[in-house]
Amino acid sequence: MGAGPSGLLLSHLLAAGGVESVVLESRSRAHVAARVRAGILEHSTVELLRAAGLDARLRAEGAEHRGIHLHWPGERHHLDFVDLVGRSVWAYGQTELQKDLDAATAARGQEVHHEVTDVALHGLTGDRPHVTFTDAGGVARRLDADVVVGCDGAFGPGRAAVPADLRTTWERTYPFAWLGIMADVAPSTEELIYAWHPDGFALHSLRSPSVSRFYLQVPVGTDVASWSDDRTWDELAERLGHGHDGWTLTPGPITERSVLPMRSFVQTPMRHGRLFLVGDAAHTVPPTGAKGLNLAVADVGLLAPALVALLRRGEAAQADSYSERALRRVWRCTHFSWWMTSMLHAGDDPFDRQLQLSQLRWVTGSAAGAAGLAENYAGLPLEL
Ligand code: FAS
Ligand code: PHB
Repeated sequence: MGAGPSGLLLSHLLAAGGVESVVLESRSRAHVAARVRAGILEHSTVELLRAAGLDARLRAEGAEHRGIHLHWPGERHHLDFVDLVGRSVWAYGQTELQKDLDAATAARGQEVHHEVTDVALHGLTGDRPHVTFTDAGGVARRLDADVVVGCDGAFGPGRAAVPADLRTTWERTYPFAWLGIMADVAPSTEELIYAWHPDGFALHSLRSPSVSRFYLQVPVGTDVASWSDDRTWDELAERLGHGHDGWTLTPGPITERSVLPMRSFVQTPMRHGRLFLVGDAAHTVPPTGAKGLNLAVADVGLLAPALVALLRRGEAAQADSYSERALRRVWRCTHFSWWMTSMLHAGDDPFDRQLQLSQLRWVTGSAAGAAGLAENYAGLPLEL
């Protein structure tokens, strides 16, 4: 269930392992393709895409980054991940990855049903689960399967299919949101700038040599309409350090604005009988650590070989340990995303602000501190 990045990548890897699948998606292909989300692929994600033969356009059109900049008023420091942990990251929008996955799905003749409704899961604790749904033509359908995988994100039926008395959830909501901005303007920086500022966090990311992506910390419930172009660019310039050491921020036409909630969420276990959960169906992280998409890919990287072993060779060990192994990385990335979010988002408490600035000085001034951030941001192995 789900034709987002985890659903399409999983069906691709299963097909490569000789396992047939059917993908069900509640939205149209165009809607899924147009959703603006993640922008950074970590090392293990890029390696998995390379092994799957899905990295051609990424390497041709993406941008390999050695690291990031951390900025706060009067200070800017570059963390070089390649020097620190021997790993780089790639700037490549999730919309581009979705296009690549869509193309591979079509080329393979993969069965995908878009715009389905009334998806319901049955018999998950037996040997022959099945899924019922209404297809785009309004016809009631039934799919009998060996396993059902919830790649259906934070709002799909997958996570709720685990009985309440068998599931545990952890959740933290943050007292701020992100205003996401896409602009048709060349990036003013080669690599991402994460900025702490007393007015709030700002991030300068990018999508291509002519398209930039920005985020601003805003109050929960912010109305996008309250952010004019001028106010947006003034605030980005202030928080990102326009004028610092001669650096300037170049404004341009804003083409997309959206307010993103900030939340940490984990549901365990990531398996219930013949149901397996992947990606945002099981966990959500605040995007400060650029982990959401990468964590979904890591789940797929663990589950695909487990299902091939189970369904092609009758070997259940990897499937039986999937949830426990995936959750090790989920909690590591959940912690890192919380840690980056807590370090970079100024609140009103002066004591907290001093702690944040001290942490920023340590992370940029200590090789050990810098390596810790670099390892989590760029270099976590697929399995911890
Ligand atoms: P997805 O949510 O991408 O895909 C799930 C799919 O299941 C969707 O297409 C949905 O339509 C479908 N579905 C839902 N219910 C269904 C049903 N009943 N039947 C069939 N299909 C159903 N991550 C970052 O790293 N950086 C970012 O900047 C960032 N920004 C984000 C902004 C937003 C607004 C959101 C929501 C997420 C953002 N993320 C970001 C995280 C995001 O990239 C996710 O981690 C990533 O999309 C996870 O992929 P999937 O697990 O495939 O889930
Ligand atoms: C993005 O480019 O959308 C992006 C990059 C890094 C983040 C979050 C979002 O931490």
